[in-house]
Amino acid sequence: MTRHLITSALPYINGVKHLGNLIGSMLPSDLYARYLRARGEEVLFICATDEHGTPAELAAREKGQDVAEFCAEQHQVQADLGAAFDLSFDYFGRSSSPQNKELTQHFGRKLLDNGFIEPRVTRQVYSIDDGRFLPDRYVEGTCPHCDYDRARGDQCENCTRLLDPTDLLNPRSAVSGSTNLEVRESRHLFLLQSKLADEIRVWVNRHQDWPVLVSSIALKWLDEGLHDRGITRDLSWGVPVDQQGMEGKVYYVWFDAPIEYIAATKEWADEDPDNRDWKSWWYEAEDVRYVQVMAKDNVPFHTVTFPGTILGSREPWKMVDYIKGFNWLNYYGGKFSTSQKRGIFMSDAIELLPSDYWRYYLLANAPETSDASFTWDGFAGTVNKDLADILGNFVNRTLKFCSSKFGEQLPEGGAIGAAETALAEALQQRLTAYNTHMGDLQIRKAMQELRAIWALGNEYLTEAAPWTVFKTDPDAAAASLRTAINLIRIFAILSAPVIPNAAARMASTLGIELTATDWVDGDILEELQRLEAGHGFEIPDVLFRKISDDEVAAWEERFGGSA
Ligand code: B3M
Ligand code: ZN
Repeated sequence: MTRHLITSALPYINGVKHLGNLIGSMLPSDLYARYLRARGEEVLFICATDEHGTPAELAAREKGQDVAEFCAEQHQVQADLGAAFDLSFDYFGRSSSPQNKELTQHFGRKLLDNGFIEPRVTRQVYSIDDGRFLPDRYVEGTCPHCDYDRARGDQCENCTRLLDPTDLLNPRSAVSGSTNLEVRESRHLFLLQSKLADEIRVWVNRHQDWPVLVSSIALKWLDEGLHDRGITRDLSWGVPVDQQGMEGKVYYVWFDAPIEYIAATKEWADEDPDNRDWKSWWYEAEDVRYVQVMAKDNVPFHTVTFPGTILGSREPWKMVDYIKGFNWLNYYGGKFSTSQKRGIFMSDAIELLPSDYWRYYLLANAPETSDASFTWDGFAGTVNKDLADILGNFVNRTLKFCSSKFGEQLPEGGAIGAAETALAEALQQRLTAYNTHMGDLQIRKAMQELRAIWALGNEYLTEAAPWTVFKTDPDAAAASLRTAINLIRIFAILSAPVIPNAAARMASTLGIELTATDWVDGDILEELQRLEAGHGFEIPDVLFRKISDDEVAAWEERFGGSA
C-alpha cells in the first residue's frame, strides 16, 4: 500500500499570511490531505514556519523584539490561524528547531564530503557604523537595472531581478540607514550546482506528469545554466555552519527551509517516538508517494536547488514525486503584499466570516492555469450563489418541508423509481469525475464537479416537486423526501474536504457523525436509501448566510477595493 506524504510550502515567519499565501499552498494541500484520508489512504501532512533569513530579523527589529522571541510568538499566531482555517496538518513545525539544525548540518557535511560544496572568498557589504556585514535585505539602494531607489540586496521589488548586495548603487544600511559602508572579503560556502545540473535535469525529465507551470519553470532554470550558489551568510540567526573556518556564519535560509520538511517530520516523531517513525517516510521510502504544493515563485527551489541538495548527499532520501504549483491570486489586479499590507490577511478574513466561506471561494477560484483576482463582488457572488442558494437552500428547504408535512423524521411510504435511478446515474458520473479531479489535484475542476453535485439536489427536487405531489400522492412525496434527505448525507461526506464545518453540521442535523475516513464508495442507489424511514433529524439554522451589497461596499472601503 502506498503511503502519502504531503507538504505545503512553509509560510514565512515575518507576519500573518494573506489569502494569496493560503490558496497558493496551505489550503490546496489541506484539501488533498483530507480527500486522501477520506478515501482511506495513509497520509502524513506536514507544514512549518520558515523562520530564518533577514526578513525575520528585520521584522523582529521593527517590533523591537529579539528575533527568537519574535519567531516563537509568530509561530503561535500562524499555528492558531491555521487551525482557524481548519488546516489539518499532522504537524506544524519550526525551521528553527534543533532537528532542522541537525539535518541541515548533516546535508552540509555530506555535500562537502562529496565535493559539491566549496568554500570561496567573496566580497560582501560591511557597515562600519553597525559593525556588521549586511547580507541580502540588510542593504538597500538603487537598482542598477531600473533605477528603483528602494531595491533590496537580494532582489529589486520593482523589476523583480535578483541582485547581489554589491550590485546596488548608493547602498545604505537597512539597520541604521548609514551609508558608511565598505566591501570586505568573507569566506562562504558555495553549492556547486553546475556539477549537479545534468543529474537534476535527468531527474526532472523523469517526471513527465508534472503540470506545465512547474516543469517549464524547472527547465527554464536548467536551460539558463545553473550557477554555483552561496549558501551561507554572515549572520547570527540561522543554522550555524559547523565547519572549520566558518565560525559566526549560518546557512542561507533557502538552504535550510526545504530540509525542514524532513526535520518537521522528525519533530512530529520526537513527540511520540514509540508510535511515530519519521525516517520510514523519508529514507529508502519506496512505498511513499510525495506531493509538494507551492506558489510558482517557490518552484525553482523545489525543482532545482533542493533536489540538488538531496542528490548531492548521495543518500537515498525521498525526493518529490509530484509538484502542484500555483499562479498568483491578485487583489483587484494588483499583488497581495505582506510588506505593503495590501489585500486581505488570514486574521482579518476569519473575523469577517467562518473558514468554510473562504475555503470554498478560494478553492473554487484557485489560480491554477493563470493568475486569478480577488474582488469582494466576486467573493459575495460565489458565496451567495453556490453556498447559500445551491447547497444551503437545498438542505433547509428539504428538511423544513419534510418536517412540516411528516414531522422531523424520514417519512414512511412510497418507493423509489425512475427518477431516483436517473439521479443515481447522474450522481455516479459526477462523483467519478470529482474523484478523478481531486486525485489529480485539479482543484477548480473538482470544485465545479462538487457544485454540480449540489445542484443535482435542487434539480431533483424541482422535478419531484414533493410540495405539489404531496396533495395528490403523499407516498410519492415521502419517497422523494427520503431520497433528498439521503442526498444531504451524501453531500456532507463529499463536501467535507472542502467545507468541513458545514459538512459536520449537515451530518449532525441528520443525527450522524462524520469521520475523517468517510466517503461514498458504494452503489449510489443504495447510498440514496441508506437512512431509512423513521430516522430522525433536526432542522439546522441557515447553513450559509448571504453577503449583502452593503457588506461588500463596507469591506471594499475598509480593505481598499478597486481604488
Ligand atoms: N517560505 C515561501 C515564501 O516566503 C517560502 C517557502 C519555503 S518552502 C521550503 O515565499
Ligand atoms: Zn530594478
